[in-house]
Amino acid sequence: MIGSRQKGYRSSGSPPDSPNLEPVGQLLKEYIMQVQVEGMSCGHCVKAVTRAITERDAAAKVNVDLGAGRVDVDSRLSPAEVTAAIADAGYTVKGTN
Ligand SMILES: [Cu+2]
Repeated sequence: MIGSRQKGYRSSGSPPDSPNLEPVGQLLKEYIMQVQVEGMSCGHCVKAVTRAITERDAAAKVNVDLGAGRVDVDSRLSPAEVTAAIADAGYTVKGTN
């Protein structure tokens, strides 16, 4: 009979999917940026800056070029979040692009 199907889940079987799942589109959103950073001088600095970013996004890809004073970041963090992470680690962000 028409209209007999009802919305909602049945009393038996598994519970409905979690309504809190993130849309796939958000998972794919990434920022690729280059950050000019002042004050990095050795491997310790490389680790400190890398950790500051990966603490906020464990999946971030971070590449530090000490000679150029540049950090390449590929992550879902916004430029403002990356800048804040590097500043929190004790370094000065000169600019981003
Ligand atoms: Cu250092």
